[in-house]
Amino acid sequence: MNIKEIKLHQLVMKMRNPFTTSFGTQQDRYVTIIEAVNEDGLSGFGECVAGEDPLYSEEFMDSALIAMKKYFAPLVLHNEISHPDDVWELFKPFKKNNMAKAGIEGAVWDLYAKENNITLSEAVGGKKPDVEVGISLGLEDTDEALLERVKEKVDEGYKRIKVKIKPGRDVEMVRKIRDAFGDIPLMVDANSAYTLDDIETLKALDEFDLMMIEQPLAAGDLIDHAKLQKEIKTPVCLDESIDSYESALGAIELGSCKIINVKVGRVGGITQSKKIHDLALEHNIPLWCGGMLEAGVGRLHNIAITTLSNFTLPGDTASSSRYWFTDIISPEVIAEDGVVNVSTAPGIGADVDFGKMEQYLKTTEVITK
Ligand code: OSB
Ligand code: MG
Repeated sequence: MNIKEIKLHQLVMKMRNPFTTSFGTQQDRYVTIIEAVNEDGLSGFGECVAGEDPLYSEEFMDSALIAMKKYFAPLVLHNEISHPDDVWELFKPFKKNNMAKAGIEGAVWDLYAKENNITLSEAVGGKKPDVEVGISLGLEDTDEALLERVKEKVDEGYKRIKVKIKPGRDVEMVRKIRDAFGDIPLMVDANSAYTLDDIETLKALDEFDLMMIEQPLAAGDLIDHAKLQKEIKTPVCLDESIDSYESALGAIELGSCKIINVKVGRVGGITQSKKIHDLALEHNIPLWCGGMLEAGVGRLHNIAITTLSNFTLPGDTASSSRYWFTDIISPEVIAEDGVVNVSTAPGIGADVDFGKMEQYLKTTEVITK
């Protein structure tokens, strides 16, 4: 591959609805779209999923931008890359900054697939023609408002409903959902809002036959999650604690979880996601693909990785329209009855629509050789 320039398109996208988790409310999504251009003028696209502030993880958009500009973009411009798997090796001396790494690496993957006239799904080794998706619902001011949202999404056919919880908004809220909707595929995500001191509350959730409880304890923790998993029936799923192949291996060895949510950005890119995929498959740990409120580019990357065989549970990759009035890709991602068809067009499978992007675009920085 011969990448001659990297463009960083910085966008601010207003979400259709504010999204509230145990760590805060988000209305404006800051997005960086990374465009890697080769010597023939062909472009590959990636998306950096770092949030505006370091609340979900230590990375945030400003830190990721600096990391991409100062380290990761120059590395792909000045080194020979024969396959996108090489990129992780180039980045390896630089610790963490996984979302910045993944943004640049993602653009290289898309470009590689396009240069070879194959889909990104084929490039990563995925086989599924379509993927099942669920939806992640934020906290609402009242349980009644949440119940309305759940109804809407059940009616739209999503394959699984995830609701955010936090201390004080957990057992009784989940009880109301079960009472109203019966046996729907339901799970909860705490975004690390609890400690082992809350064990009685976490045990009380066992009564509801949840598919899983996602990241109940501290981000990065494996030890306490292992203790918790021994005390509760509900499968623990880790999100924030799995930031590398090594942490996935640790979690599996310690019994910290029974399920892993893979986020491409959190683990440093597609190459690392594939490695975690193969490890989990070997250990019978089912996977699903999480989301970071991505715009279309990141959403299509998520769909591509979900086509790998051990992504057996519905992911958080809902329709573009669940997040945005207008997404930045054409065609947009559409889930019908909770199923998204994987595009057969090369690379991510849709065009980045610069016309649609215009309304969100703040600046574009170009990094050349
Ligand atoms: O914990 O999975 C999470 C959004 C932002 C940051 C963290 C998380 C989420 C979601 C929404 O749950 C996933 C999505 O719909 O993109
Ligand atoms: Mg989560």
